[in-house]
Amino acid sequence: MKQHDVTGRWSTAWSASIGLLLAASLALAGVGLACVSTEECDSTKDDDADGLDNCTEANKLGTDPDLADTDGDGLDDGFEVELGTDPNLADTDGDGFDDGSEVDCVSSPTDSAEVCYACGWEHNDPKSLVSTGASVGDVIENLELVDQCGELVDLWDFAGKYHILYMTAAW
Ligand SMILES: [Ca+2]
Ligand SMILES: [Ca+2]
Ligand SMILES: [Ca+2]
Ligand SMILES: [Ca+2]
Repeated sequence: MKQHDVTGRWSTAWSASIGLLLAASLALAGVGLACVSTEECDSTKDDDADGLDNCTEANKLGTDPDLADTDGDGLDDGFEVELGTDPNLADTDGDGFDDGSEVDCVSSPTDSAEVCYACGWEHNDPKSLVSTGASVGDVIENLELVDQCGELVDLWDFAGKYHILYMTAAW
């Protein structure tokens, strides 16, 4: 019975010590954060000239106020916010092509189903086309073709452009 009492007192003492340590750690963390905020949070300055003020970058977005392209994908943080991509993630849609590469090859950086064509073709917005039938003068349904790079391409991506198509069909 006496042994049990001693163990109980030790447990209480340890709990109290851990509680004090936690409180001290949190207080220090709070002081640290306050310092960073005071230095970085200035809504009148845009030190890296990326279109986002220092305060928004440091406290809201978590981007680097001293680096225009925080995630190194070739697009400035401000442009990424406008575009709807994540300025802290180089490949927003996780399709293996970073956001800058997708913008360069005219592919959607927020749609993982759309990636850069190997031949460098630009993607078109399929919503701009509506099939009206299969007679002369009509717009036909989208067709998938294999290009010279051996990749499937959507025919609708070539709407409004001149290309020589060589097509064969077998039944
Ligand atoms: Ca900035
Ligand atoms: Ca970027
Ligand atoms: Ca991507
Ligand atoms: Ca994509």
